[in-house]
Amino acid sequence: MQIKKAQYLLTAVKASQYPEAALPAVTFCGRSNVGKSSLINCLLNRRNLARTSSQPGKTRTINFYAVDDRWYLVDLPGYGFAKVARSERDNWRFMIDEYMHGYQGPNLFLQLVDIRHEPSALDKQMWAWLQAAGVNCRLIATKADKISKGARDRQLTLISKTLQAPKRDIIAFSSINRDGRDELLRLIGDYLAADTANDTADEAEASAATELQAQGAEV
Ligand SMILES: Nc1nc2c(ncn2[C@@H]2O[C@H](COP(=O)(O)OP(=O)(O)OP(=O)(O)O)[C@@H](O)[C@H]2O)c(=O)[nH]1
Ligand SMILES: [Mg+2]
Repeated sequence: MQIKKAQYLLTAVKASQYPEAALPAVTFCGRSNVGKSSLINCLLNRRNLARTSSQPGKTRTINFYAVDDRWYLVDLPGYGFAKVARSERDNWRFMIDEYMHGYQGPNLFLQLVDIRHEPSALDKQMWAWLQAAGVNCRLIATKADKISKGARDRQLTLISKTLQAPKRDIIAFSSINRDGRDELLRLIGDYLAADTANDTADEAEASAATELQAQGAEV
């Protein structure tokens, strides 16, 4: 899959502010500093797209980017800030929960974890939360350039065990040398193709029903 056009679309803190067209979304989450902005910029081939729209004040919001007029890349605010007031954490939880359950279009959640470390308690909670919500989700292990190939394999095993996710499904990614970028693009491309196939199947079903109705059949 190739990405030709990406632009910042809007910022939301509640469901009424989500874009009107519920296009398929690919949503990135992870703790602060895990490499989310770097990954998004690397994926979209832009130097500073992710950072530009997350200036202070906007960092606690859900940011939508429109990609190729076909899907949204969604950047969720990071978790794990050391000094965040309880009320702010509660707001964050409410906002993410509403998004997880309230976004009307198809959604693929990508949770980022640092490949060098065992997933933290917060990483585990986030992953468990995604599982409990029953959303489509996958893991990406960031900063893969920081460790050797051997260590990479060991760390992927550790992440897989800790989060109980199949190791082959975890993409090791580096924004520095672009490792994993093709794999991630393929994952997103397959997800979007499956969505199109569903639409086509729905349309075929609807037109078959219309045809039957026209023939006086009960559907
Ligand atoms: N070596 C290496 N460094 C990375 C990589 N990705 C991000 N970094 C560095 O990690 C730091 C954090 O990266 P960001 O992309 O800003 O992380 P973030 O998750 O968006 O952080 P917040 O927006 O502050 O929550 C920066 O210093 C990046 O240069 C990577 O793949 N390899
Ligand atoms: Mg960021």
